[in-house]
Amino acid sequence: MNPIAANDALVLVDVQIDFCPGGALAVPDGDAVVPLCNALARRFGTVVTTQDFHPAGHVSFASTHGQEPFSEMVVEYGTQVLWPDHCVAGTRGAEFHPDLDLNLVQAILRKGFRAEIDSYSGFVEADQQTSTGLAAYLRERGVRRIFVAGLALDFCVAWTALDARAAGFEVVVLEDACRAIDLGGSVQKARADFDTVGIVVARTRDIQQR
Ligand code: VGL
Ligand code: ZN
Repeated sequence: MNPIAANDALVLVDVQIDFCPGGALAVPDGDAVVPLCNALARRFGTVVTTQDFHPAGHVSFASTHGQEPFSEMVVEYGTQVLWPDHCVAGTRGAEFHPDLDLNLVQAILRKGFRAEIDSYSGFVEADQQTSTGLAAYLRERGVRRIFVAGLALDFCVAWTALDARAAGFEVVVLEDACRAIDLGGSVQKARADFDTVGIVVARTRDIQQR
């Protein structure tokens, strides 16, 4: 892998209180990524982060439909996993982990803020049509390769990485700086999808500085 250069970006995904132990949709060991994300952020010229940010009554919440969390439901744009209420705008759970150094982050991209459309991806919402504008932002800054880390490997990290690849970027997922939810084989599926489209899976110690 080429060392980190000026046209590389780091995209940190959803390192938020609700995805960490004690949170509403806790990813096992999720807070372990925080020091790795901070260390990574110091090494990149372009650093952005996504923030899962839902209104109360969001389409992805099981409670909205009177269903059980972690069940599935067909909605307008396809099959949606129904989650516990999480990352509700204006609540503490939607905030970033307090130890994540936001001073190192240049742009915060909120997603999933439309009541009727979820967005695991930082690039394209779950209807597969609505762009968040992130690809254009990164392209405008000359970015060619994107390193992805954060939560959760098998959902928002995976969809963000896959859409980055679909948008024409080279993509590296830093697996030791991610943690997974692991629901019905989702980790295996994500890794197979990475392989299919040529996303590189690496560890933080494998990346060199130019
Ligand atoms: C996520 C489920 C629902 C994630 C966000 O950040 O991986 N997962 N919303
Ligand atoms: Zn969400």
